[in-house]
Amino acid sequence: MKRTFILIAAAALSAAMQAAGPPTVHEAQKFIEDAEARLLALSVEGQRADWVKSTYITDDTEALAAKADERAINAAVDLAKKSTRFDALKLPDDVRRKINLLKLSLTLATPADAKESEELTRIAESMEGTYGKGKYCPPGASACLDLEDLTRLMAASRKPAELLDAWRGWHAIARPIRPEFVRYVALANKGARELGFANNGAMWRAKYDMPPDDFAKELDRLWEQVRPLYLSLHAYIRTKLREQYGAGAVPADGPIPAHLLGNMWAQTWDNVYPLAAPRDADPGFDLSEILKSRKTDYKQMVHYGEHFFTSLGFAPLPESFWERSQFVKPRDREVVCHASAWDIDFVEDVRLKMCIDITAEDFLTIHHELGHNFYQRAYDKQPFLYRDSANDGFHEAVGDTMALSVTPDYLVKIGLLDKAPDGSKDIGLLLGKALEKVAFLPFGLVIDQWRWKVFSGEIPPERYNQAWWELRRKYQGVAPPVARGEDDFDPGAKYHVASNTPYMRYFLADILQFQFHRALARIAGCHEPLHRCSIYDNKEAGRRFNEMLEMGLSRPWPEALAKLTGERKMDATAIRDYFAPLQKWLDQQNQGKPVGW
Ligand code: X8Z
Ligand code: ZN
Repeated sequence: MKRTFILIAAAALSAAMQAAGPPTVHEAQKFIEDAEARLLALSVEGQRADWVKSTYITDDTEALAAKADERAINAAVDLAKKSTRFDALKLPDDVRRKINLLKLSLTLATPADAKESEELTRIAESMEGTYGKGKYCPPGASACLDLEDLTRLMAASRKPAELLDAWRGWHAIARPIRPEFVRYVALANKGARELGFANNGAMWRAKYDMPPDDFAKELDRLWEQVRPLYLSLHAYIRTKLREQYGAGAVPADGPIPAHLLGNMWAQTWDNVYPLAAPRDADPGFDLSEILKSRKTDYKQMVHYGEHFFTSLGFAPLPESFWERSQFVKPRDREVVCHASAWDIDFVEDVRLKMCIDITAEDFLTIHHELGHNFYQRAYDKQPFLYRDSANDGFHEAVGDTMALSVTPDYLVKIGLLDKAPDGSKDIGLLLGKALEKVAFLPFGLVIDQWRWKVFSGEIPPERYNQAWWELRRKYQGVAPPVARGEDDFDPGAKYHVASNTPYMRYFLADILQFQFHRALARIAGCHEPLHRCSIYDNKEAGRRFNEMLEMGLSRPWPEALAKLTGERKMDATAIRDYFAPLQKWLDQQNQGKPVGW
């Protein structure tokens, strides 16, 4: 979802704003009304510039997108500052909420200084562009490898030297980003401070309808809830990797080398499932193989995702979605392949931008992205400032919630599988899911633990990379496969760091999607263990889900959560419930083996 910047023009300031005399409620209402109308118009322009840049990276499209963003952010900042005129006024809740949101919806605030504001937006575009164009050209080889090639290699190869080469090759693309990143941190902080935040990280933490410090405590609480499950999974996988790669490559009780987990960032581990499959409980099918053997094309992949939503009662995607989306990587130009879902006109013109591979992973990513698009359509009747998710974790959780209903029984129903494995194979299925969802939890936490400290100055530039690996070791229990130095900039080899996209949303989504799934499964009348429930084709579940989605950002997120689940807190008991049978099994497997690092 590319809504990095809220676009507001200075012209949105109503004439009344400049009026002398004390502020009035009427004036505030008019101010917000004008701002929303103007905002909508300008947002569309910004989205279009960003879309063209992301699907055709050139110096020109980058410059144009930077300019559009700069104009927009400058105006937004200016408007947020001017809205302080109403600070002391008692306003209707709705108007007060919208005024607060003006300030909170920015992920990047430009400093007032014109030169600095231009520099910041140019740097932001340039860092994302460098990432998008990133390639590894092995010495002596005739062709260079892009991230899609390297992703396939990391998933499939079992040769440590080859994995290491790909890992190093990709991480090298981030070195040139480092000096730009240092400057970006300084300028983004300056902009955030001018808006009254302590730094850019504090600005990001302020969005959760609670004091920023309370939010940090909530994260600690959630992490403590799930940490035992992660530790068990980590210990089990470490043993399996040790069996595969040998005691010299994988320590018995230390961190796992980050290149052996089947993913460039070691963020999800499902690609090493074949090395870890339980002997008697392997479900015996491979969705990637099924999709490939049926010659499923990229459009059909997207249709599968759409069909899930329409089965719940959501309207099909508009024709323009199919005409304007990017599904495959173009051969003749540079693009940002990292998947995203767009809402160009904030009404009908939703799009998907992906470089689809015919794999189970992309099958699920399509559900993830369409979740954004269906959410966007669900809240499109809201006033402009409320056309967003209850909090950013909700936006990331919608499609993943649907993907949790992609059970073997569901695959049978849609004709992708002949026969669902019986219950004796559940541990294999759960292990596969845990390698995706449980493995991700500390990664979801760690990126912004690092960035928040970078923005606050606790991690200075001369310790960027060292601190990155300290945190990855602490939370994830992974280690760099080779010695790293401060010439390296390993965080920048991850899209969201290079593109100024906050990341805590994915940690929240990893917790929330299980909470949503648990509630929806109950609504759908499923009394089986949670991992066996699918809400496919259940209109009542769809109706209840939509009730939450259509609220958008109009109310604090605990109300949206309560609407669906009856719960007002984020709660990791749902993910623990889901994986309860696996936790038991893992503990048996880990008996007598070291746990932790
Ligand atoms: O960035 C994404 C989506 C786009 S919002 C593809 N995700 C995170 C990532 O790839 O790092 C989805 C899960 C985590
Ligand atoms: Zn997403």
